[in-house]
Amino acid sequence: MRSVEQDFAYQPGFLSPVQSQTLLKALLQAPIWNQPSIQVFGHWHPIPRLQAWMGDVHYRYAGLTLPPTPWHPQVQQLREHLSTHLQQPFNSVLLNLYRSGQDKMGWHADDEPELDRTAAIASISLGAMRAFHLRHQGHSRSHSKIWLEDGSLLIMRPGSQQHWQHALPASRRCQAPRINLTFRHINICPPHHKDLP
Ligand SMILES: O=C(O)CCC(=O)C(=O)O
Ligand SMILES: [Mn+2]
Repeated sequence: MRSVEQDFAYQPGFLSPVQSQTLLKALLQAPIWNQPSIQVFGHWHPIPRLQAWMGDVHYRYAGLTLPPTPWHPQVQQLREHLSTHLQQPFNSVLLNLYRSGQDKMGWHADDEPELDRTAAIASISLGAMRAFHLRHQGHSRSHSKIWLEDGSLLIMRPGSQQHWQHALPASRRCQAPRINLTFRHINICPPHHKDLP
């Protein structure tokens, strides 16, 4: 069985406290946030957090189509920093704003066919520390968590989404906001799986 360490690498302090606070403030004030509804078992629900998207390409996710959208200048700078650090290109980023500990994200894997499986997903956290839970796809008893601190980078390596699901549960103790940015590489001309013979 895969270990967490094989598929995930955690780097605290990837951004300095000043860098992360500056970016958190800028993004909290930016007019980028939406609260779309997604379909879960046939019913539509507003997502329990706010979301934004920036990317060079379309992305289909949980029944939503996110169109190409201009990059916020500070997020663009971070994309360049990450591309240099990880030696791989990123053409999109999904941002989540957890306004308080009540906002959350349920169990899922970022395994849409559009996502380039040979690329890592780079996850940057700003603001309140929250627990990122992991469970192995085939072994639900294997469960771990990583505390994602302000300014940290979590690298989800190629293959991680095929082996693990992740979630960010609500936290009663946490009142402060948190923003997470997941930089992704999406295939430009995805073969649509429904079109395959
Ligand atoms: O907020 C987080 O740390 C996780 C976000 C996430 O899983 C996602 O955007 O797909
Ligand atoms: Mn995810």
